[in-house]
Amino acid sequence: MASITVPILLLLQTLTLTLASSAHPAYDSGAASCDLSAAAGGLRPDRREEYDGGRILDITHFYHRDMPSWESDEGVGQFLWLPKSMKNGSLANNSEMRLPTHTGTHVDAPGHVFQHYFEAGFDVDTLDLHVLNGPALLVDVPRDKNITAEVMESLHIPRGVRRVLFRTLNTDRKLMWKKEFDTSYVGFMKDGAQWLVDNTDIKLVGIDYLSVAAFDDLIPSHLVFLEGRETILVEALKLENVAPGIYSLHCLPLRLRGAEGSPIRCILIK
Ligand SMILES: *C1O[C@H](CO)[C@@H](O)[C@H](O)[C@H]1NC(C)=O
Ligand SMILES: *[C@@H]1O[C@H](CO)[C@@H](O)[C@H](O)[C@H]1NC(C)=O
Ligand SMILES: *[C@@H]1O[C@H](CO)[C@@H](O)[C@H](O)[C@H]1NC(C)=O
Repeated sequence: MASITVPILLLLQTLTLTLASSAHPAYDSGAASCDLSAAAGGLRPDRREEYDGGRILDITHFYHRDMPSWESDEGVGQFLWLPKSMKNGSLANNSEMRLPTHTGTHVDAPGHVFQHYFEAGFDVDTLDLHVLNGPALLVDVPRDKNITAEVMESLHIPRGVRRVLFRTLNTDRKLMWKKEFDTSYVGFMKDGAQWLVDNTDIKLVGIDYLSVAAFDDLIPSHLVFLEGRETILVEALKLENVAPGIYSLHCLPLRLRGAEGSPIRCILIK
């Protein structure tokens, strides 16, 4: 879930006041893809969703200005600038970025919805890398419902499964590729979250839109998941073109001390 609390900005390098005057050439056109090939005289990078013949699958969305942003119709907008550029006489290009931490594929820490956890320092740097890395099950959930207790029960996820990526109607609807935020996305209802916590060994919950919790149960579902400080929520995963089944999941958030959310890179290995 993005920006319920004041967004904490992710700052790489020093964010100076020169930002406005230095648009980023990769995004000048406003296009979702960053095609610099024309400027680079035909040199074209190989952009991939899979590596090693499909053994390694990237399930992270690349950042672009038209990604949906929480409760906004405008998308993420400009988040990269180039204050130092070779075109302008610098010895190297040096970009700067500025993003709400719950943008694109990201992780939530307990401090996101519990003030006492936030104050006590349960930030993304405290998340367990063992939970974030290991065998994971990708499952398809029924397309006509949000994730309720009844749906959870019907999935028959065996005990011992610790990481589950839930693929929903959100993937079919390509919601992460739509600039306008859509409140009708599928997510966990409070009773579904409670059922998972009470009846499974799942400690990592992944989903394919900006929040694991359905909009109607936004805070209640987050509270259920994060209260025990054992469950890690990974949101806005790119789960299209991946077969259901067991994979080795690898997710690494940034070490943003003090932040209750972070961009995260997640891959699956067959
Ligand atoms: C870096 O500088 C080169 C040379 O001026 C320019 O062609 C290129 O667009 C710049 N790279 C980026 C990512 O802006
Ligand atoms: C180069 O500097 C000019 C003048 O300050 C500015 O308008 C332009 O946006 C800069 N270009 C880049 C790529 O930073
Ligand atoms: C899921 O819940 C949202 C409200 O949070 C609702 O708009 C949507 O229609 C529901 N989706 C399904 C498939 O029932």
